[in-house]
Parts: sequence; C-alpha cells; structure tokens
Amino acid sequence: MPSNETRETTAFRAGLDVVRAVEPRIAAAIEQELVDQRGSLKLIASENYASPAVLLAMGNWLTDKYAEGTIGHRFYAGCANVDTVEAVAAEHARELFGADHAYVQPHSGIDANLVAFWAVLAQRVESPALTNAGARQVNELSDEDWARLRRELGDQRLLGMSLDAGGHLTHGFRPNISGKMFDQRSYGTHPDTGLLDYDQVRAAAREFRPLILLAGYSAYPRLVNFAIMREIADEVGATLMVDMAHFAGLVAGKVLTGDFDPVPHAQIVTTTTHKSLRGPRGGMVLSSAELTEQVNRGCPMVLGGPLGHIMAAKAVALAEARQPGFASYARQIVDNARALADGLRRRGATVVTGGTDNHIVLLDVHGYGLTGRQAESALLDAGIVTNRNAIPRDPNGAWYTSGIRLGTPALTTRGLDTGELDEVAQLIVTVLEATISASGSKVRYTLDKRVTDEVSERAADLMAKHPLYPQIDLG
Ligand code: DSN
Repeated sequence: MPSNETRETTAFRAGLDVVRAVEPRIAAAIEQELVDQRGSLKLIASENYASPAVLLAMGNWLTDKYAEGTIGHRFYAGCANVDTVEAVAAEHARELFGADHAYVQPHSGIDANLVAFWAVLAQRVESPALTNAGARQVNELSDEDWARLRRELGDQRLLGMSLDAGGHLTHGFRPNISGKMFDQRSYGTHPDTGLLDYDQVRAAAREFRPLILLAGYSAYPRLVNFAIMREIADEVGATLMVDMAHFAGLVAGKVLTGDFDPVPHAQIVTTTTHKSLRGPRGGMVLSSAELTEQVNRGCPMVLGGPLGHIMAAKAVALAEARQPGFASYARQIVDNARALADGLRRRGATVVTGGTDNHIVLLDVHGYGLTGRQAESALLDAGIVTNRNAIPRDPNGAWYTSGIRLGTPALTTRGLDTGELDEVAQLIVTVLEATISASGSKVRYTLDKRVTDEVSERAADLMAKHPLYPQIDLG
C-alpha cells in the first residue's frame, strides 16, 4: 500500500476490481454513483451518506445465512454469528434510545411499521377467531380463523397525520396495506399556523376511538409533543405508535428530548436507519417490554429472513451514533436547516410554518408561479437535488404538488455550515426566480441555460470544498 493510500481506498478499490472481473457494468455504475453523489448538492430530507465502516459491514458473507426467527430461537441451524450481530445491534439501539426492547430485523420503514401494526393487533385485539382457535397469537391460526380474523380486523381503527400535512403513506393511506387493513382517519395542521393542532387530534381521537394513534411525519418541519399525544391516546384507550424515521438522528443526538423524544412516551416506535440516523438502508422497532413477544414475531409473520449483513451495518451505525460527535452533528443539522429557512425567507420565499425546528424545510413554490414538479426539475437542472412534496391543502395534489421538501442531514454530513446553507438558499431562489412555467402546463417550463450553468458551477464549488468520502480515492 503506497504511504498516501488510505485503508478505505485500498478496500473499495480492491472490492470494485473483484466486481469488475464478473460484471463490469455494475462496477462502473457503483463508481459513477460516487462521482454523481460527490458532484451534487443533495437536499433530499430522507437521504444521507453512510460511513465507510457502515458500507463495508454490508458487503460480506453474512448475506449468505438464513436466520428466520429471533436471537437464540431460529428456524435454521448455524446462526451463532447472526445471533451475535443481531444482539449487538439491538443492544446499541436500546442503549442509544433508552428503549426496553429493540428489534433490528425490519428491512425498511414500511416493514417496521407493519411489524408494529401486527404487534399491536396481536396484543390488543380480542378476536373470537383467536379465542376459538385457542391461539395466543395470530400466527397460530387456521385458514378458517384467518378468514374470520380478516373480517374482524376490518373494524380496527388507525388515526394518523394526513399526507398533505406531512404524514406518511404507511400511516393508513390507500397505496399502502395500512390503508386497507385499517379503518383510517387523519388529523391535520391548523389552517392559520400550519402547526399540528392538538385540539383537533384530541377531538378526532374522542370521536373515532382508534386502536392506534400514530404520530410522526416525513414532511412536517416542526416538533411534535409526544407527551400530549400519549395523554390523548390514553384518554381514548389507544396505543401510541410513533414513526420517527425522519428524526431518529435528532433523537439519538439528544436534540429532541423530554416531551419531544418519542421513546419514553410511546408504547411502540418505528424508524428507518438510513435517514438522519446515517446508517444502512433498513428499519427498526423499539417497544415497551410488554410488546417484546409480539414484536419479535415480526419474522416470519410479516418479514422475510433477516439480513445479517444489514444488521451488522446497523450495529456499526448505532455504535457511531453513540459517539459524542454524533450529538454535535445532530445539532448542526437543525442549525443548518434554520439557516436555510431564514435564507429562503429573507430572499422572499414562502416557507411552510415560517421556519423549522428539525431537519426539514418545506418550501411553497406557488409564489414563483410553479408547481412542485416544475421546481424540482428546474433545481435538478442546476445540480440541486430535492423532491417535490404536497403542502397542507395542496391545490395541485400529491403528484404535481406545490411544494419542495428540503433537508439538511446529508449536507451536514459533508460539513457545510450555516453560512454555506445561506448560500444554498441563494442558489435555490436564483433558480426558482428564473424558471418560467409553460402556459397551462404543470410540468413544462423554461429556464435560461446561463442560470443553470452559473448555479451548477457555484454548487459544484461548494461541494468541492467539502469532498464526499475524502478517504476514498478510486483514481
Ligand atoms: N421515502 C422516504 C421519504 O422520502 O421521506 C419515506 O418513505
């Protein structure tokens, strides 16, 4: 190894050489993805950059092992090392979040939510189908009992945040199984302030009497008071479930504490591991001790076999999040988001709720005469990667939208500071002011190439100052 070559460079270069020998197009795509990610200004609120240690923990022979079941209780022989991996990841998760129980098998956020739904149903639903079968758990039912149970489950109720207020598809909406298995209703935000309206949540809960009150969001730029949500859930006999996929990194980094930390308040908490938590792509469930048995039945109830290599990477990421530096990272995410929101507002942009308390800034692009779809494409033309998103009571619906969702976890990992987020605000406004909607279209627009060239160049300069994976040089 040459003296200036890092361990990471050696590892990734050798790994790509091995892949290239079998399928060069895949090695080329992996290399190109690094080039693209290095050059783009990534403001997707749900994305981040995992560390080299996390990446390497995923690329190995743990993928070769089947291990359905749980730690020490598998449907296959020879799972000692997967047991170790799963136990270490769960231990880090419990310690990091102060949870009674952690289940690290879910492959995604959708899977984590599905595990949580079934755990609550298994715990709470007194089903004649269950009783008749003499079964303690739904996975002990006969086909006939299942048919009855399906009819009975149709009556179970879920109350979650509406999509246009920033809720998530898996919180009871039609394109997801949660919208089919539950009788669902939503709560929204206040029409004047754009803030979560706890009186409305309480009134909806009193009237609807849900089995599950679901809190959490993927496009809400403010805090949720989980102590109040638990009080509402208790009042109506609901289980409080929180999906913290977006803000798990802020909980881990102790930015969200007390009433704003979901773990002490909710009976069950789900998350992904790859957003602000900065781990591998995957999911996780944290629960109170009473739900341990039901949560552990996630596989094979609703999950395929656990992915040992991904659980290994989760363990590494969770260990990283327990280092003191992670708290500074989490604080910087929020400082950067505030700087971005302030910079946008100062330059005349409309920011939903007037600012942010977390990692998300939701920009209303109406004022520029654009749909979210046009704004998203125009920004991409200039090297700025965002995603369009509905805003509360969006007249353009969930496909074209009137908003752009921005998030700071990824740029903060690259080391940008508040002054540079202000510069990013300037770049965004420059593009949106120069973009002209084609008459009558929600998709087409014109944008002077001189603007895209200038903004792309400034974005590339900014990115060059903060190299991504500086320890990896593929030559
Ligand atoms: N896709 C994630 C997001 O962008 O928020 C959640 O599913």
